[in-house]
Amino acid sequence: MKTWTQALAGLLLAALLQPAWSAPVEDGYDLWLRYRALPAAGQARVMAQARGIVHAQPASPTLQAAVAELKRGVAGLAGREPAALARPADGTLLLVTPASAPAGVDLPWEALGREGYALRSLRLDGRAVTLIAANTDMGLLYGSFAWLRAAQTGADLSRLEQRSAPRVGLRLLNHWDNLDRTVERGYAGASIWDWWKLPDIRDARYVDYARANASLGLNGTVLNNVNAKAESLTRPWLAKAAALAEVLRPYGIKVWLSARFSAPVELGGLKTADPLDPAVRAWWKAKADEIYTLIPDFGGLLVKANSEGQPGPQDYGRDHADGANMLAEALKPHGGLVMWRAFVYSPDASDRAAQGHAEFQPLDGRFADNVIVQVKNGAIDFQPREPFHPLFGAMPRTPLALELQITKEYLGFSTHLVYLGPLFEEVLRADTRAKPEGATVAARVVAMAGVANIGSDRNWCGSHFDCANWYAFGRMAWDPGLASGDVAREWARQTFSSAPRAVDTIATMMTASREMVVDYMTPLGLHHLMGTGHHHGPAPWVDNLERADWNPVYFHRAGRDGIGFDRSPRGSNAVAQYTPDWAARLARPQTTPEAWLLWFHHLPWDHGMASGRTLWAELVAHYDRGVAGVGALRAQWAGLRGDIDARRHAEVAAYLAVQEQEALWWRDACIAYFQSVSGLSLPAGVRPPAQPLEAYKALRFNFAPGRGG
Ligand code: BDP
Repeated sequence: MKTWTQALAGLLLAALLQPAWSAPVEDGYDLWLRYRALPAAGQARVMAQARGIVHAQPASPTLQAAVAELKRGVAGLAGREPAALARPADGTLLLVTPASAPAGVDLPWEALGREGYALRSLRLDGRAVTLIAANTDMGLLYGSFAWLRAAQTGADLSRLEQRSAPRVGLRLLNHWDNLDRTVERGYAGASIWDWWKLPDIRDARYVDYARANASLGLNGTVLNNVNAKAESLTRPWLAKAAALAEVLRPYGIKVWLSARFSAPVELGGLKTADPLDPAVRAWWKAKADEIYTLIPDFGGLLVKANSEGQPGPQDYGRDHADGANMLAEALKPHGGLVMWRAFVYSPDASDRAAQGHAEFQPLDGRFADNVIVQVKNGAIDFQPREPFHPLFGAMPRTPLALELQITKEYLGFSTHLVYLGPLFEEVLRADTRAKPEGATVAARVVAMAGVANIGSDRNWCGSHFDCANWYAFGRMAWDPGLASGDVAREWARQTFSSAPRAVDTIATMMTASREMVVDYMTPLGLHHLMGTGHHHGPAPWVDNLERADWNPVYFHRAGRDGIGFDRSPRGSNAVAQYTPDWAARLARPQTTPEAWLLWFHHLPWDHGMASGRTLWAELVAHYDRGVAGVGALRAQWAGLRGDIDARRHAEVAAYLAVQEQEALWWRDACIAYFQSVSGLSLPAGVRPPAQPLEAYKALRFNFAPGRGG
């Protein structure tokens, strides 16, 4: 038996040796590009295929980035960096374009296009090699990341046969970052753009940002908030954007800017920003020329006009097409694009959900060919669930972009675990039933934009799980056909653990989490019940805001007689904006999907539901199901304590505890409020809200994050 001192000496020795044995502390910074050492068999598997690398010389900055990433990845996963070779030996990664591909190897070059890649294991002169093949160095960078993904997710690297090309041409992040480094709807610290120190100081983090985006295939980033300041187009700020463009360029990421429509007045001293005024047109042309001298591959301008108080062409009696085409004309000689947002609503609209379609559909066919109209996934505003926007089926002659929100403005900020893959999948696969140009939303769009959730927090997104939403957005923008569950598994395995039990549990948690937030916040098609301005927590009672369509009561219309917004032909008739099949289906509650019921119909509380329950009982059941779901997430996560590194495990567990409390708060406050307006008692066996309604109403959140500057 050991003595007390022997035991202590043993502990001390273990503590001393600890750093040599322990894995690096996991703080989330490395995202899904962790490349942590694999178990011995895995190391051998990777090393067998990646002893050396052969690539064209001299290597472009993009090719250098690809080779550096492969070296870094293999060194991390298998313990040794592959050697740079002049000729392939056994176990070599061969990065080839049509000019350098080995003779006699037949590759589908045409199908790969400008950005696609192929991975293929084959024998070359008796040696086992892996081809990473592409038409361009960018394709090689994407292919290198794909090979590393295969290595990290346990694929058989000796038998690779993959081919992939993006299905959507423009895959962009939209940063809602202000020039003072606050981030509108950002919950991950300050903006990662350290504007003040740019252009001279280039934070090393910008390179890691570029690597992460390139690993997903994202190829553009809008640096500043859609609620733009004119200053971002002045020379000093363009120089800052140019410095970022230089860092991002090797990774295939083009820089874009949000433009304030009235900039010619604010910066140019003109009396008007009227898009038909020759002086205004000349100002924008000169501005475009200036931008392109500084940033020759500048992507283009994103514009929010005549929406929520932003200036726009309507201020001069012109329409959105006039405004967009004027900017398009200025950018055209440089190959630049205009992304013109369709998120518009004004105080006098009788139904806010109908306004985007009403303003834009009549303009179909009038936009210049370098204009893309950017449409949010739903007609209100990034709610936990919205029916797809009717514009996706209504503008056959206009290129459209799908705008999704990665940051969780309405879904619990960064503290709630809500994996958005299922939401993205739902909208991408939604069948607009438009003819003849292809029916799903995915088939309809030429671009995808995701409102970024990235900030200066060490873990990038404010929570470990929120990085999965960045990941899913990028992967599904590259390939909208991906199943969100597969994307979750892929992410979990690279981010947390390769243990099958952990991967299964995490992917199950993620996949279920989106329906939970719908259940505990806005079940059955309810929407916009969130707290005023900051959008944190429940506030269905709010009825005193300056504009009707800012008030939750406007959206749910609950009273003695029932609940829901009537958008059927008897109500606002917004259903008529959908293609005829959908319009007919959505006109009647009986044929409206239950998940959208109260979005389109105002129904009595005793309306019969598919379950056999009344609408009221069903609503309560959804709230309860949502809360119980979060309880299950906590239990599942607790069960993974031994599989996940201590720090990240504890951080996620703490967030889940907050989420459970807040889910309960949502449930209790909403049930208390709906009871107060309906006069109904709770169904048998249902637990009453913990506090009286007045207690929930009294809560204030004056300094909630994300309001922007
Ligand atoms: C809403 C946000 C607001 C944005 C606006 C937009 O609350 O901060 O400026 O959308 O997309 O979701 O323009």
